[in-house]
Amino acid sequence: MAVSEQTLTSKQLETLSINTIRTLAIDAVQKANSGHPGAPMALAPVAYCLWQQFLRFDPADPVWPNRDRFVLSNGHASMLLYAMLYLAGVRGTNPEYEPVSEYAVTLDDIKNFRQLDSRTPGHPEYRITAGVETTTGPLGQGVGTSVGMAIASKWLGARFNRPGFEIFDYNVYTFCSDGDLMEGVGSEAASLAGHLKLSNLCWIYDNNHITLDGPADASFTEDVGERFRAYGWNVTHVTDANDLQALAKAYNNFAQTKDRPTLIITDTHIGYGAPHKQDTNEAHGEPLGEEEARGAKKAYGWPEDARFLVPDGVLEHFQQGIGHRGSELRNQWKKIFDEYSNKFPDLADEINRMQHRDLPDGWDKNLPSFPADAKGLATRDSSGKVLNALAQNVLWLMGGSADLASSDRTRLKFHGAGDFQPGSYAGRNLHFGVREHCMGAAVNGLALSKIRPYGGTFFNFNDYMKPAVRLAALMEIPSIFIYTHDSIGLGEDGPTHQPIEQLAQLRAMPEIMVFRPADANEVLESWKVIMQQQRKPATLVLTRQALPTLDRSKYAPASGVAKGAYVLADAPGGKPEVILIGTGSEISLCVAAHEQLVSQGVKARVVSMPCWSLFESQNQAYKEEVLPKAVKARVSVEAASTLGWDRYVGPTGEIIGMRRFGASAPIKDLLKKFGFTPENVVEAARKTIAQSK
Ligand SMILES: Cc1ncc(C[n+]2csc(CCOP(=O)(O)OP(=O)(O)O)c2C)c(N)n1
Ligand SMILES: [Mg+2]
Repeated sequence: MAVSEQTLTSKQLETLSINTIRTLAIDAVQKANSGHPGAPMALAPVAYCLWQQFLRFDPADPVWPNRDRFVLSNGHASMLLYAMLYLAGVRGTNPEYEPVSEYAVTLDDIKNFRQLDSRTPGHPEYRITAGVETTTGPLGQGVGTSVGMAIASKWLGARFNRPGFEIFDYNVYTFCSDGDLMEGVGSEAASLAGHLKLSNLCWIYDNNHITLDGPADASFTEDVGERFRAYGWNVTHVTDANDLQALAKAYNNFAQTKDRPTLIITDTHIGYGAPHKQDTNEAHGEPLGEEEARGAKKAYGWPEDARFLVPDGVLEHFQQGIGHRGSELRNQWKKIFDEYSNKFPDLADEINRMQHRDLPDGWDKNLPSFPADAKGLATRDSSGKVLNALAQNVLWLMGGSADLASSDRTRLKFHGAGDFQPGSYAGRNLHFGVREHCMGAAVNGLALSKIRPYGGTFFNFNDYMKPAVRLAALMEIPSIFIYTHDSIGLGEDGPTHQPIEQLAQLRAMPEIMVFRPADANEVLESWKVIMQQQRKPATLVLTRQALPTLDRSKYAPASGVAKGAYVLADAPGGKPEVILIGTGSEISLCVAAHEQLVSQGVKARVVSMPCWSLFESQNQAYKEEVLPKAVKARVSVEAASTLGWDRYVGPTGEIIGMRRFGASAPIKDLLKKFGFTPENVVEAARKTIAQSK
């Protein structure tokens, strides 16, 4: 529909385009009767200027590896992103994340904002909508993730660029709100980005002085600019978000700043243009209402009755802007990449495999083997060995720890692994510092950039990063979280450090694999399963204390890990009267109890169950083979919360677990106090046999 019969000047087209973004947000939120119209209205020119003039993004290929990333950390402003994706004509992707000819977001999708199965969910979701670089909504996650993306760009550039071949040099632009900068993870992320001098990272802060409960100064009065300067950022200020020239100047200032990340503080008025509710809390977090929507449209010179109006010329204007510019940039890149592929076929092959999350040939060569050993080693130690072997085969496997690398054995020690620091961006050891939450988010940013990342800390401190782990699961990206010191078995550090409920919590989470291997060979097998995941994050839950390496000529091979649970030691004839089920460090207990029971003539079976969800995904026949329904005498043994084990032991079973917090003491005293002894397992076995008769 034409707004005007006359040919529009480019200035008028700009205004028209910006107001199209705004009114689409107003109408979508109004129709859905929920959502946040205010931030999209205010940020429309800020996004418009960035996408039209600066963002190196080709709408025809939303997965072009060297595209600039746009992250909407204030995910509640999702309609801003959906409007941009629609107006820019961004194409969709298929389930393999390859571009297709259909659009990522259509006008109908916008009319379906927040509806079941729509491509326009309430908050932007990676995996659902092409062009959404990461799932945002929990404030602070987007800014944290964007640091991982910026690290990835620097690392990819250092690893793959050659003179004359700038294959990776993308920038990361992140819109963020007061909430993002109030959240702790936002501060962790800013501190880390400042330390790392990530000059390719630009955060655009929507300084609107308001949050959901009202004026931001009820809780947020610090000088944000000064704070970021202290972090080592370049800080610039745009005092009027409607001033496109000032915005362009700020983006140029970012482009020219080569030694630090940039924060652009943009002063805005939420719900800009909504005449009555402007600057009040009422335009906030809810639809404008019919009357206010009309008022806003009137103020924009918009037909008041129009809904979802995209005036003639607007789509073309975006095509001529980001569409044209993006296509040229990608074509240039493609030409260079073709040449690069001829000149450096191995490097190009690596890049191509990474993009598809494929492993290199020989990814599992030279892995360590672990002979039977009664003294054995801690699973954190076997994991460190396996990780170091894998990382020499998979050159894009990289990560680090939240200041516990020497404890969680995540350090890559081989020659050339290096440290990722300013000036040495090819290093593969990341130092996240004591910033677990940011580590989780940054690991996700690396995974979204097709690096295979891991982050390590003590298991108990999963609590400090759980929101990021949850997003990895929701996004279905293969982040790896390595957790050591996995139980009271860590000893003297006591209950502040001894996880109890963390396993139950992670097992309750959809789409994530939780491994608690029982010995070095189960560690090896867990790593093999994890490495082959393209869509699932995984956690490895490992011990501080040494565990015997089981004699696999006597017990079943550890390859059973791939099925989540397997019969490790059986009763004579394979017809058990009692089943002992355990994970991790408690398996050696079960094995000791098994020996005693067998010697006493009790037909016992030991089932090692390192990964519940993998076991659940097996067919019924296999499950029945491992845990025959007819055998009702069962004992579970795990030094963690008992929650959930009733599923496997049933009403006549016995659960040996933790029903309280741990204590500070040497490990042997703790194991005795809390019943983690072979004798206690034997006793429980006898009890359940009696109960089940
Ligand atoms: C971690 C987290 N806590 C709370 C919320 C709920 N929430 C959504 S928006 C918002 C605050 C809005 O204020 P601001 O961040 O300044 O964004 P603006 O409304 O100004 O766009 C809150 C608390 C959330 N999304 N994430
Ligand atoms: Mg705000």
